[in-house]
Amino acid sequence: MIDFYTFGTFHGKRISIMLEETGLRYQVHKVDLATGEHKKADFLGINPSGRIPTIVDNDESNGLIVTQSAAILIYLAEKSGLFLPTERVAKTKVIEWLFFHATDISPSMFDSFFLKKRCEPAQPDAAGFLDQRIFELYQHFDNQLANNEFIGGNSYSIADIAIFPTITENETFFDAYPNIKRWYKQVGERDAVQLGMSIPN
Ligand SMILES: N[C@@H](CCC(=O)N[C@@H](CS)C(=O)NCC(=O)O)C(=O)O
Repeated sequence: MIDFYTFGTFHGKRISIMLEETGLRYQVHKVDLATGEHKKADFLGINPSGRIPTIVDNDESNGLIVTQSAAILIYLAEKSGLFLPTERVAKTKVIEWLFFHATDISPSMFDSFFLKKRCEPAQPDAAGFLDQRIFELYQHFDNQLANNEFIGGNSYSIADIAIFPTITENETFFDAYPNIKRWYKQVGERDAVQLGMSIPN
């Protein structure tokens, strides 16, 4: 059984989708970021960086704690044997696009959101710079999907699961990126994706 600590943000949702996709047994613990629960001793005892998502795999001795959503996805893929190819070349492509999520698209999206919506005073020039970068990343993503059914190749993988929740709020842009639009619809129709996106409710 896996204990899954989360809140309703895109970093948490990629793990709830993965848990639903794999069918692994898990229990959700909502960590309320709005009330600062993630900075309290109980949660810091599990993840000293005070961040969600965090899992504790009680099937491992002493309970294995894993943080960082990309690392959690790899861990759950290897535990379940699903959504990460074992063949070297195919696996490398999935990891490459998983890093596209972890080091390019998700940080740029979060930073742009912060500069526009949370920063006082707002920083429109810096946000505009990041938005330009996001459009370039979307174009790169769209080009990849022009030649591949899924982001890491021809099979649905943890790279798709990683990116899907990150870009939901940009759905209005997708008319400019027809391949992303096709992929987004296809991935969004999966039962596990719909369920995962609603956790925690
Ligand atoms: N790189 C981390 C990012 C995790 C992260 O930033 N989580 C946010 C919620 S989306 C959080 O817990 N923030 C609390 C804080 O920074 O105080 C991952 O992919 O898991």
